[in-house]
Amino acid sequence: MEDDTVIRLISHNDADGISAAAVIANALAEENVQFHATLVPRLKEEMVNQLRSEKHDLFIFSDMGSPFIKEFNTYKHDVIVADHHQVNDTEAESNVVHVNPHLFGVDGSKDLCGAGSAYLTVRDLDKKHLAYYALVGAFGDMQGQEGFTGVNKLILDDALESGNLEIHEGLKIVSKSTEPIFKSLAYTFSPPLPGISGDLEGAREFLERMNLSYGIKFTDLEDEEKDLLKDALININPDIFGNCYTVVKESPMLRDLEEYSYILDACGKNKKQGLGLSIALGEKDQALDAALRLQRQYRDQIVKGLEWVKKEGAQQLNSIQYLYSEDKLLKSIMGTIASIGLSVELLDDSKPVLGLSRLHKDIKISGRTTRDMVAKGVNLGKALQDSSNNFGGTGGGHDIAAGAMIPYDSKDNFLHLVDEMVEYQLNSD
Ligand SMILES: [Mn+2]
Repeated sequence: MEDDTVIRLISHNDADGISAAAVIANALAEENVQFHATLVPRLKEEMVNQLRSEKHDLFIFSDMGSPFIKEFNTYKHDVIVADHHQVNDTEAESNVVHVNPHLFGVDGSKDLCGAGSAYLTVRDLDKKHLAYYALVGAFGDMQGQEGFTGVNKLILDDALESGNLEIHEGLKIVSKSTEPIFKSLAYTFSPPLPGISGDLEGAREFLERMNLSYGIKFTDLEDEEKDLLKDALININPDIFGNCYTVVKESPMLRDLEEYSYILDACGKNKKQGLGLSIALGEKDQALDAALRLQRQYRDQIVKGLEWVKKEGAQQLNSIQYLYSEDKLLKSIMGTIASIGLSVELLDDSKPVLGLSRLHKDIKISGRTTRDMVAKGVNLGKALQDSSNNFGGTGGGHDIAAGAMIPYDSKDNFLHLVDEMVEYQLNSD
């Protein structure tokens, strides 16, 4: 490539999307290729058409883009799409490289994420040392929590082989060396600790019952205290003890891959996705301080949101339930509290949950369900796509987690249509 080449990189602004951008941006930087990156919440047709007139030799779309293959086919440029969301029937023309697990019969909600697809596009450039970013993305999309499977497992092998990543058994609680232990426990959502996750008071009482001082950090506990805590936590959820994935060369707050994904998530959710990407490109000091502040703020919001769910509960329809509030703070975290609410058993996990946030004349919907419900036939991606299209909105995603945007006026009719569709999915096996 010529020296003045600038590659255009467009990625999603969530933890997976930022990780995907990080894989590609790090790879390009190592090859001394310049890039211009933009991280967006959604890829809209408008943007796809605008980009067409930008002067770049190569466009890379990561963790997004699969629905727009038809448009990219008509670009004059070369395009790489590294996505893992559901695909349509359009085949890529010769100017487009389309990497998506669904094209190869691989489960894009479980076995490969956007950052993983992005990693596969650079892997052959001798980039196994970047494989761990793909696993950060997988954690961001809730794919690694129960162990890595499918292509994710192959990427894990690459990361181990590169020497960057280590696995050891331990307690999977967050911020062991940065927060007092009651906060470490309350901010641990995955695996969920019912009665403790999201509940600062519950976490404090749990520790007091064992005569452990809740104000010190986990890393400052005596060994016997750690064992006592470990046994008590395993009683609540055996998954709390298991494989921890660490990148030793990273700064302490980024060393654990899952926690790394939470930091990127906090950046994205607070519209500071650029900060997230610069951290992943190696910025330290002030950038890390800023991210830590965002993370604290974000955790605080989630705890408040879960308190609200605990108090108000979800609105019930026959086959689904939903959360709706016009409160500014709650609106911004509906999707997150919907999924945590399910996992910590604040919400009935036998019904998919939709988190609704009002944005002016539209409503943004984040839908979440469980693997059990997917096994029973639920496909939220399909239900949200078909029902939102019915009201002039857009939607889609994975069977287990999906999103949509609909006009505010159609809220009630939309909810009833999703309810009917999910009921149909459950009965049509
Ligand atoms: Mn993703």
